[in-house]
Amino acid sequence: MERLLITGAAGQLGRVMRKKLAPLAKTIRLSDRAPLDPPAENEECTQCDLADASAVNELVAGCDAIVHLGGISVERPFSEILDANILGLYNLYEAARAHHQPRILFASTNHTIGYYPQSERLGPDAPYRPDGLYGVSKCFGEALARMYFDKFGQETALLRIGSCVPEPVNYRMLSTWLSHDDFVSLTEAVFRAPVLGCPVIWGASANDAGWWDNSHIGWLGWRPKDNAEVFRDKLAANTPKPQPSDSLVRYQGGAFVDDPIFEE
Ligand code: NAI
Ligand code: 15L
Repeated sequence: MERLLITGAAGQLGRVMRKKLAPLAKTIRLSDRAPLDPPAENEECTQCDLADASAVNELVAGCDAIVHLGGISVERPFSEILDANILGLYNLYEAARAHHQPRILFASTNHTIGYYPQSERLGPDAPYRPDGLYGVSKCFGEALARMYFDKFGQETALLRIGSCVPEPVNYRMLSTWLSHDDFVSLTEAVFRAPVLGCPVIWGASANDAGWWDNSHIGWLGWRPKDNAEVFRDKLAANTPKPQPSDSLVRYQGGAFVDDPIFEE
């Protein structure tokens, strides 16, 4: 690829992927509303808010792929979610439509289905059960992406990330963990595929305790290599076992179901 745009590049995942995705393109364009570290030789940095339509339009110009990590990533007051995850998504897709429809990997979340009990195994067609306004905003993002695919042919990977962190830090993450390396191999597969469409992809490693069925995307050739199980003993040694009534071990969205609707 000539130029890959990574939004949310100052965030937890963006800071890691800035380096790990560098081999995918000659130039990596990085963006966030927060300050970014100075650009390396192969990088371009643009500080802008996703709610600013003309800034997003300029940001997307000249890019042939987008990893969209930018946005509110936890439960927050609705006005913040509205700007970043609703208006921001619309601005991104309109910019993509204006600039040759670069393929998009959209960082959606397991919180689109967070109210399912952990006893259920889910495929890509399970009805939404978001566990908060954050989850609802990602349902909107998925629906928006799907509409731009049906109407205009815009391709997007709807990546419902579980927990993309260095290692699982609670019992739930033994099921939801997505290793950084598996995120990278998935991103490569998404941009390598001759035809992508607009599939839902569960963003989890090959966890023995996993809940989500990715058999519908066998054609993508993504084979996650990591397995959260290797951390179980370490976790058990350092973490008290939650009570069965604890949301952390009841719901797929874990403690997010306990979040209130935050006041403005
Ligand atoms: P993060 O909160 O650390 O990073 C998000 C970045 O987006 C931040 O640097 C923030 O400044 C930026 N941002 C927020 N609002 C913005 C706006 N209006 N305009 C421009 N930039 C804005 O989140 P993290 O963990 O890096 O996650 C990245 C993406 O992946 C998020 O979209 C999140 O919803 C999604 N995700 C992440 C998971 C994880 O385990 N890390 C799990 C599921 C989804
Ligand atoms: C998410 O959507 C959040 O962005 C991230 O911070 C994690 O909490 C993750 O889900 C999770 O469910 O573990």
